Amino acid sequence: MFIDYARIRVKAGNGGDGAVSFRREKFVPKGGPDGGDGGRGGNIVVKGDSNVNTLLDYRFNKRFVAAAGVSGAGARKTGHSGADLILRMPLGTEIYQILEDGRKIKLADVTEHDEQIILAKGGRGGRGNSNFATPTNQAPRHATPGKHTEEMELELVLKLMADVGLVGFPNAGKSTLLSVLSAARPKIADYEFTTLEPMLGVVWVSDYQHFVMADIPGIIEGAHIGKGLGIQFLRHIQRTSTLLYLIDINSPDPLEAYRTLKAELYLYDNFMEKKPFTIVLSKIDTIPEDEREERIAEVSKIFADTTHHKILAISSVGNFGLEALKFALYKQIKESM
Ligand SMILES: Nc1nc2c(ncn2[C@@H]2O[C@H](COP(=O)(O)OP(=O)(O)OP(=O)(O)O)[C@@H](O)[C@H]2O)c(=O)[nH]1
Ligand SMILES: [Mg+2]
Repeated sequence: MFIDYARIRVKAGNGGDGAVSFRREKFVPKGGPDGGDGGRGGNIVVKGDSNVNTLLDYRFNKRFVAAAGVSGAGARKTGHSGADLILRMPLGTEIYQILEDGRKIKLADVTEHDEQIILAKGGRGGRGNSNFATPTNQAPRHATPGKHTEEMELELVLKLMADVGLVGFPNAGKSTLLSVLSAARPKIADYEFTTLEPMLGVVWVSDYQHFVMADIPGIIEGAHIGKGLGIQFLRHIQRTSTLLYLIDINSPDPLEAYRTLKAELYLYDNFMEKKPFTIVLSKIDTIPEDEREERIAEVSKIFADTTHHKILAISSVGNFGLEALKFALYKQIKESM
């Protein structure tokens, strides 16, 4: 299940208490104070993991508490530190702390594999009485307690990280395209809103060059105000470096289709306007072969005249134009870096 939002509570480990202890040994008449310090409490640490694509782990498991530090002991023994609690999260997770008054503070943005960020620091261990001996007080009977930590409420928001975001009306063939370019197996069907949740696929351009493509549910006019499947998934293409507008060549007006899609994205987030994009006509196998070239040329001209953009034409089913598309996308991603 794909989960892209969760609320959790975390608490770093309390510090262990300092010990009060006196050395007692046979034949040693006056043993001094020898209570050791408490150990540090475990931190709450978030770690980026490219193998995780969802916040599912945080959906049902809501409270995470790191181990407390162990108390100090006699013979100046310092208690063990509590182990850090490591929370693995998908790349693209934004972490906010929710304050009591409801305000949110961004704590972290997990973007790299294996990157670690401490969200909450474990409490310091208390000091044992061996630390408090002075010339005038050689037998201190006090130690300090370990520091107790506060529980924090966090909000996790996943915005998938991909290089290319697929944008198109329902049924345009987005999932089919992802399925032929990558090993991803999204659901494909001949009805609208087949795709209900985003999916990523890795597209290999050569043995060692690849990029990541994100398939999201179809967009319709009014998506930015919640029409269709609404906007919640649009945030998954907020972070992609490029966009791919996929338009069915059989659309009554491909240019209008493109403009509607573009408008929806910009109404959602006007930063999208800055992203490089590619316009691609899909399903060209559905046009009879003897009319195909003419039809593609006609639509290309309309786009060239009005948007000054070149467009590509493909068929996922007929395996047409896919290699050229892969290279064009790869080039665009590299240029956008
Ligand atoms: N003839 C032909 N049919 C295609 C092609 N690509 C996709 N289709 C068909 O178009 C229909 C919709 O394909 P999907 O890939 O599910 O479309 P989508 O854009 O992901 O749709 P949503 O998830 O609903 O937004 C399916 O019946 C596909 O088999 C193509 O290149 N040629
Ligand atoms: Mg789909």
